[in-house]
Formats: sequence, C-alpha cells, structure tokens
Amino acid sequence: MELTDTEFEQYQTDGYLVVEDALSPAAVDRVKTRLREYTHGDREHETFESQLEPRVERGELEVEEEGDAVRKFEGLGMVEADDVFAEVANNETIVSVASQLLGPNLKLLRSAAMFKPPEIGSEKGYHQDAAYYPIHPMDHVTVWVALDEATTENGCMNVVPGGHKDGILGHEAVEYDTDIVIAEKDYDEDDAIPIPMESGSALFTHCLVPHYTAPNTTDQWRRALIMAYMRSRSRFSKPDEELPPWVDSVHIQGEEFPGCV
Ligand SMILES: O=C(O)CCC(=O)C(=O)O
Repeated sequence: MELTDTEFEQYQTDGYLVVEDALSPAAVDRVKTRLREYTHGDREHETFESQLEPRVERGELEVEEEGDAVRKFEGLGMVEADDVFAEVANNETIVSVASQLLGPNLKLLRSAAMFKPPEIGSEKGYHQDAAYYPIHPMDHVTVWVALDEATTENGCMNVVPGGHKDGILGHEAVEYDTDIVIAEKDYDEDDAIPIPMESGSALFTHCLVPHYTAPNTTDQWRRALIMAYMRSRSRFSKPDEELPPWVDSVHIQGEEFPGCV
C-alpha cells in the first residue's frame, strides 16, 4: 500500500491518518473470535496482562461473567505467543504504511486490545502515547485498528490535529498506575475531532498527538486492537533503572542495531 503525497502530508501536518480496509472482514473476525476465546472461553493467557473496567474492579458494578467487564489486554506477549495477533502485527498494509512513516527498520513497541464493553465501557482520558514510552526519537506510531464500527456513541477515537507539534506534556496517573492523563493542557479540548471508523480500518497516530475515547453508551461492543511501531534505531531516553517494565520490543522488519530498545 503506497501512501499518496496528500496522505503523507496529512500525517506530517495533523499527526494522524486513517487507512481504510487495512484488515479484511475475515481477519477482523479471526481477531474477535480469538479475543472472545480469551475473555469468555477456555483459552488461557500467561504472556500478557488483562485489566477490568475500574467500576467492576472496585466492586461498584456487577457483571454476569468477568469476561463482560474486560477493559484491555496489554503486552507484547500477545504477539509473541498468539498467531492471530502476530498476523495483525505483521499485516502487509499496516507494516507498509508504518515503514513509509518511520523508515524500513521497524520494531513493535506495544500490542494491546481495547474492549470498551457495552454500556459499562469507560472513557480513556486525554493522553499522549509518548508519555508511556521513554524512547528517542519521540516519533513512534500507534496503529489503532477498529474491530467494530467505532462511533461517537460507542467511544471512537478523538484526536487533537497537529497536537504532536507541541511536544510532550505533563501527565498524571488515574485509576490504574498504567493509566495516565494529560495534567498540563496545552490545547483546547474543542480542538479535538472525533474519528468515526468502519471495522477493519486503521488509525495511524503520531505518539505525541493528544487523544481520548468517550464511554460506550450503546449496547454493542467497541473493540480495537493496538499495535505501535518504532524505528529499530530507537533508544531509551532514561537510565535502565527508571524504565517502566512494559518497555520492550519485537522485531518486525529490516535491520536491528546494538544498544537500541
Ligand atoms: O481504545 C481506546 O479506548 C483508547 C486506547 C488508547 O488511546 C490507548 O490505550 O493508548
């Protein structure tokens, strides 16, 4: 998949780009079936973390089955240990677009599944993905793949176009330690725009673009898969002892370099 000049420019200017039909309907179904096997079936996972909706975790809300309240799966082990997630990480269209934005040598920095369950799926506050990952250069690309139609009612992505040009902002922890939001707003939330997407479409976002998703107020799931890519030459920007435990990488394509993430 070759980006047009206009698409490439849009990414540089706005910090995001939607690529339609990145995953075929069959590939989307494979992912949704696999997610369901983990949340509601017998498939065990030891290589990645699972997180529940905060109100359920706190005992304020009850659900029939724990799987009905899963908020997210997180960890590169998703891709290392599961062929269906690995297929998405190595998807030809996604990797091709990532390499046009970042160059030929690519590593995967993050994989996650975001569930947003019907009616109880909570918001994800404004944040910049770069705040989670102390790496240099600060230009990794997050790919958010819609597995269901994403709408303003069920919690589609909202981004601040051009926000990546203002650098990294201060963040503070909420709910879980692994959940941070922007504390020093440097932009007007009215500047954010919703990005409704069809299932199978992929949103490529610069890691400095502030973004947000609203609660799911519908009776349908809003699921998405996240894969984040970085240049293989990326280096840690903090000493080893200050690195968060989740910062690691999986080789995707091209050369690898000593001393890099
Ligand atoms: O899918 C969502 O609701 C938000 C995901 C997100 O922005 C993130 O995990 O960085």
